Amino acid sequence: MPTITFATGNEGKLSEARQQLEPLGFEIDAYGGGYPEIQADTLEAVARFGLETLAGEVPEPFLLEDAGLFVDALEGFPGVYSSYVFGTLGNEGILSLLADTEDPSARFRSVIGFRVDGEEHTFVGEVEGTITEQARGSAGFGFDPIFQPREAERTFAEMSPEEKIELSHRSRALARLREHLA
Ligand code: ITT
Repeated sequence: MPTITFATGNEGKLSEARQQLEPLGFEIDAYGGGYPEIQADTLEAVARFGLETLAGEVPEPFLLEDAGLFVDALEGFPGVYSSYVFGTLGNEGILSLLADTEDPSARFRSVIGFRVDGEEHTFVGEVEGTITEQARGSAGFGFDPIFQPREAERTFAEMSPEEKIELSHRSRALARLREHLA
């Protein structure tokens, strides 16, 4: 079975990638050694920098992912700072920032960086939705309890893993990777 290494310290991301790629015959190994997330304006730049940093250190083919939640009323915040903001403000912090907002539109974006045979590729996935008034649900991870995709009436944290895979930014980016592998 072909093996792909996923460089991530986030168990939620790892299990979603496994759930999506293993049924297709790929084994996903985890590399938890981490890499510096440079301060950059875009997820793409962070992913590209990660690929270059890990080249030679992590067996190829390998992938990494930089993801983020972009809230329109906050001009795209937390965006590239999502990991830090989740760890500091958390879901309640985002809800307070939006307490007086009429437009709760937001999107999740995922940029997967993939390196094989010395070549680097990026694959993007997005899902549009809204930030809910209150956190709902306990599945998933991160901002899942406060994000409701446009196509759904439940938050990601109220969905089964299979339902989240139908809609998520990560699974859309992984689908592009899969097309590339095919
Ligand atoms: P890595 O080791 O893979 O970098 P990380 O958690 O630092 O793990 P990111 O920099 O991509 O990953 O962080 C983006 C943050 O955005 C992440 O920590 C979550 O809080 C949030 N996030 C990303 N994807 C999410 C999803 O599918 N559902 C909920 N929150 C998500």
